[in-house]
Amino acid sequence: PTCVQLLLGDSTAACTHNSLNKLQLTAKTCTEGWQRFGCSCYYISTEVNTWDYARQDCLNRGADLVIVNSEDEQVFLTTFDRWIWIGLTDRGTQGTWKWVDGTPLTKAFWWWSEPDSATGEKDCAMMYGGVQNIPLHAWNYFRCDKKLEWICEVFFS
Ligand SMILES: [Ca+2]
Ligand SMILES: [Ca+2]
Repeated sequence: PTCVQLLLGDSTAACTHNSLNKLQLTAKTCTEGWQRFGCSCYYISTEVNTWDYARQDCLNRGADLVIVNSEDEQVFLTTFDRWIWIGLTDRGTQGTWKWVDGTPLTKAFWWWSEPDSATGEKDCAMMYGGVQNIPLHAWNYFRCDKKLEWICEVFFS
């Protein structure tokens, strides 16, 4: 099902999704400690670790590393103001970027000189903190064994 946020003012979370050809309206809330944006909930880690550790932590929470689907979501994520892992990697084929759900990267928000390595030593994407004034140029190509905070995302389905 495709979930679309309805604009109801205030902080009410309501999503519609088309199920069995019926449009259903469901009020949605996030688990305590998670923040809602659109039809997703986000959790920011309280520690730093590698990209693989971060991904497993998100899976353990019933979520996955954040997937940036839109400019609005990208801008929202910069408000956390941390250096974080995102769910994007070019493992497998150098320079071929895929999100953790297997979808190809179509809309990117790289820092101007990124992604900068052709050697294959880097495979993971991260997002800078301190980029709220340049939110669409926030990603950097990193070695996956660096230690950063991370954001998990789970979406309403
Ligand atoms: Ca997302
Ligand atoms: Ca690589």
